[in-house]
Amino acid sequence: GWLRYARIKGAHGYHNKLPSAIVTLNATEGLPVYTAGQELHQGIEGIFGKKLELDTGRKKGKGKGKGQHGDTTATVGTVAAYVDSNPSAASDLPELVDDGFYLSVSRGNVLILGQNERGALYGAFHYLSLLAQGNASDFTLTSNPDAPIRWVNQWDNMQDGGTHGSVERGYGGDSIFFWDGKVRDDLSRAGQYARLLASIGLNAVVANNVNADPKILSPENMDGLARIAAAFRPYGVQLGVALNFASPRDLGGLDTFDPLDESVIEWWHDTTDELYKRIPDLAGYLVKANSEGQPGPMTYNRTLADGANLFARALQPHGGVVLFRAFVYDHTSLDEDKDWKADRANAAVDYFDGLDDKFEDNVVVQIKYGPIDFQVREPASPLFSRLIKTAAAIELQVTQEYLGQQAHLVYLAPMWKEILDFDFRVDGKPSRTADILNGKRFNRKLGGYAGVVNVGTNTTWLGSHLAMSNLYAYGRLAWDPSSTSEGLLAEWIKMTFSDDKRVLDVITKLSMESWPAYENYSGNLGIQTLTDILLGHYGPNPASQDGNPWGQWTRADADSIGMDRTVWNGTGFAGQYPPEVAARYEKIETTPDNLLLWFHHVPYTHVLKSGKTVIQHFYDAHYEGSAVAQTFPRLWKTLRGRIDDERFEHVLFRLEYQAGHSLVWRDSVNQFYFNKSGIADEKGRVGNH
Ligand code: GCW
Repeated sequence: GWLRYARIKGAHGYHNKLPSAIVTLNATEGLPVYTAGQELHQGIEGIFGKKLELDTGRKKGKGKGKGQHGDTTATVGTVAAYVDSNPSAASDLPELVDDGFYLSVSRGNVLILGQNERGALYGAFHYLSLLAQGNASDFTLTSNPDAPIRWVNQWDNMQDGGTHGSVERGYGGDSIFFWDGKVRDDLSRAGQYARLLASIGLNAVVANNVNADPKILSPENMDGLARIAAAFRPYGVQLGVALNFASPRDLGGLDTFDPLDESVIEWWHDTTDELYKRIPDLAGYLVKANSEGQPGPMTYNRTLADGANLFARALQPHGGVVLFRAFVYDHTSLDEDKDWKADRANAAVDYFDGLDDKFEDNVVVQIKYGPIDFQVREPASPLFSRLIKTAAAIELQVTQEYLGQQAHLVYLAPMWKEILDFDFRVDGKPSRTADILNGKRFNRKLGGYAGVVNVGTNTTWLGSHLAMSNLYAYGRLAWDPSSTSEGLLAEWIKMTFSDDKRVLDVITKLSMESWPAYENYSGNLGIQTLTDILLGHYGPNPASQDGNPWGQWTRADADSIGMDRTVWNGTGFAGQYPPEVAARYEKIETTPDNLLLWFHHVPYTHVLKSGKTVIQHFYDAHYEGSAVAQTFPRLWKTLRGRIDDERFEHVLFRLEYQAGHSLVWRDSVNQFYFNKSGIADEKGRVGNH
């Protein structure tokens, strides 16, 4: 990843700007401040070839100024430990929130103070990241995370029919956590993963699949989970556990899992206590209920709030939180042919309607960014604007399920930023998604981010070197959503590959062009990624979208296409937004072209704001998108010799594949709509040849 600490050009020239010794304050081996000392030691040696003295025994901070080891010192610890030995410094230190840090660099004297141990480690990683980018100049910085929940979800299965620990929608190999139905003996990769995540400010991982196996809570597996938590702990990463709602019955042997039943409540309290005995710093739970065949409270006619509160109450004595997913829908009852108003996109708001004041304080509703399912373009989920009292987290997908499965380069930060910057105009006031998540807009304490990452045993983590920019950007955006897509890329490229100008320019260009290109060749105008719905979500299959109960419909017929989600004539989804936004999406004239077919059903001959017809836009966009993908291998080849051959070849192979596959996408989709509509391409490329 980006933590190579590779030697930079002119490393020796920096030596007088670097500390000569590292002092950690109140460090305990296995906890983040101790780790911070080790990282600084390892990092500065790697980046500059300078080996520092490391003093981890220090109880008292000397702080800025001369250390006793040499002329300059890097001091790292918590604010409390520092103030303990330098009481007079207290008034000069800035306000920090949980996990925040203060960093000051002055002619080789470095002070890194965290609000907590984790914050100190984040500060050390931040300093190292600047050094790795060749920046050793003097500065002071106060950095606080935008939101407290900065979690990772892994969809790792403990068992997969056979012996494997596979990863659902994972494209980087088997699970690093599970094998043969148990937690792996060797968890060294889990520790490395925590290191990677801590370096970008992520603070918890749910290691098991949200389609959860009840056996995760067997005594043996609880012991295993405790070992995972121990592997994470040096990096300040907490473990979370995904639960199966029916566990009291399927694991506990009760005859019910009704959330209001006394025996069920007791079972969850006991089980939670058992877990916390083994893992006192457990972050909490993640729950998928009543969705895609998973059990939930609605089985007993209880509400989703009854379900969420069951766990929330069991967690309260331990300070844990429950992330309760809003991805609730019934894939068995939707009938496209019979019901013009049926719409899976409505489900989340419908199910959570009326529950806003019913949740316990430690419930966070985890909402996918769009109302359907990680498509190449979706409007921001209206549920963000409907929960006022209940904390919310956004669920983003780093693993590219519908977005090329790491075989296509698709840099996702620009897409995420569109969602995070979206203004819902709740009560006619600015209401950006990011400000709803961080709690500011509705005055809430909890909230934040959950990223489905799905790394595996593959040495590249995600299965592709370039896909790692998405993980990097995810963590950094969760810390600071105002970061720019290009800025994040530049940091990542410099640390991962090189600061060579050409390397920077080429990877930036490829990455920034990749999402628009993918949208153009895989599904534009808000029609969604026209991938195969039933098989694997990979490759083109526009026909598979319709005629099934999964509800990712396009309603394409011989004359017209798109989902009518208006209030006046359609599914009513547009009306789930606050009035200003609802009015905008209700009318074709005010709906942006890129979401036209998400909200409206129109003839193929409908003329867009661009002046083109819908069908001609399809033809052109699919040609344009794939033409951009054709340029990727050519551009990449100009980097030969500027990065190591191994990664050069690995990436080239994928970009060549993507260039080819984009043609398959282009031609299948274009031909499909030509066959449907019978309308020829003005440019004569698509048709009966
Ligand atoms: O995106 C869909 C995926 C499923 C996933 C589900 C969910 C974990 O295809 O693989 O299951 O969503 O998010 O629950």
